[in-house]
Amino acid sequence: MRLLLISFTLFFFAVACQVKTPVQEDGSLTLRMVAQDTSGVLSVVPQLGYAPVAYTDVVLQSTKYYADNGKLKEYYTQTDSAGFFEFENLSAAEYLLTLFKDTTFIDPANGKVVDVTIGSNESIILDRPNFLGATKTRLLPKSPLVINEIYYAGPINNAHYFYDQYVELYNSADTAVYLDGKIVCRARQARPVNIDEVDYVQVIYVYQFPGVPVTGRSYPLEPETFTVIAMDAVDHSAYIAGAADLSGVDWEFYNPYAGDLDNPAGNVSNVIPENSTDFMINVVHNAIILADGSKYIYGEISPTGYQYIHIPIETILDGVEYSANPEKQKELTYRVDAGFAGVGIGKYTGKSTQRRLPGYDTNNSSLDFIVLNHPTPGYQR
Ligand SMILES: [Ca+2]
Ligand SMILES: [Ca+2]
Ligand SMILES: [Ca+2]
Repeated sequence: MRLLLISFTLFFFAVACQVKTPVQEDGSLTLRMVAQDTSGVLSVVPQLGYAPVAYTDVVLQSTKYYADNGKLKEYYTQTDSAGFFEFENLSAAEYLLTLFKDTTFIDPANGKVVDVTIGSNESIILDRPNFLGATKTRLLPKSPLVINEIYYAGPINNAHYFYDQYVELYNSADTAVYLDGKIVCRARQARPVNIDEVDYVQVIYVYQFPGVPVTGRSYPLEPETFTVIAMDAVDHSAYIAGAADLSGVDWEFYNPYAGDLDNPAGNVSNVIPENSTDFMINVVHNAIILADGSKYIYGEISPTGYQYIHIPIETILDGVEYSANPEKQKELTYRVDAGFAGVGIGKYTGKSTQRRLPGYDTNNSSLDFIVLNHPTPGYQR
């Protein structure tokens, strides 16, 4: 009966509004899943036989279809008491499923209450009318220090000027974090490595803050504070009208093997002598990694001469992949970033991409990042 009613309604709609084109993302497929916690943080319910992730928001994002606002289409729901959730009227396509929950956990070792986040982040290929499955949540490594903004597109200009690029970091904790020895890297994928199976990310730049990794306490970033690392910490508007003035930022990328400018800002320095370029990133698609700096390993050399470095995933604090085109092949594993920041940003448009809220991080940049009409070095709005 319900089907008949829907058919009739659709028929009526089609007749009544012939000028309207059907919305491309409407379909007839159903996704039914259960969220089960495998982190040990949530308790197993004996009647169910698993630990349900109950009453938690779930976001399903199309990797292909756009909503009216020009953003990738998103669907929202919530899990029930047993962790079940469903989405209806979907088209056959690939989706990103993201689910996360902030909760507390009593550490059995000392009885202390610890704030933790559990979540899952996965790609779903919806290819049948009734998709049934389970998504398993795990403990999400939550770093208070994240990449908050990446400005890479360059200012509006016809001279291919993009040297006002920068990476902005943010400390969302209520205590200081220490930048000592941390590394900022430009990822680059040497195929045919299976990025979702290996325990490292391939990069071609490794730039390091001064100080001793992990234990150093010389370079604090105060609570709820931004810091900016410029490619070169100068006033770029002196060269191109409208380019960013980065003369006052805290840090700049400095390559001692490249005859790079050494301005008064502190240096985040290249540690790979084989790399003779400044921290230049692609103006449409790249990925940036922030890691604790405790380990980086020399890897393969590409046929074109790039020395690849492997960054162990367990040392990665944050990773963000950006791409103007969201259908590009991923360069970063889903375990680090399931989506793309910067979707729709053309080169030399003066636009930037930043987290929705300072530090907002679900490990899916498609959800976490928005597009800004202009860069915001050292601030959010
Ligand atoms: Ca530089
Ligand atoms: Ca300097
Ligand atoms: Ca900013």
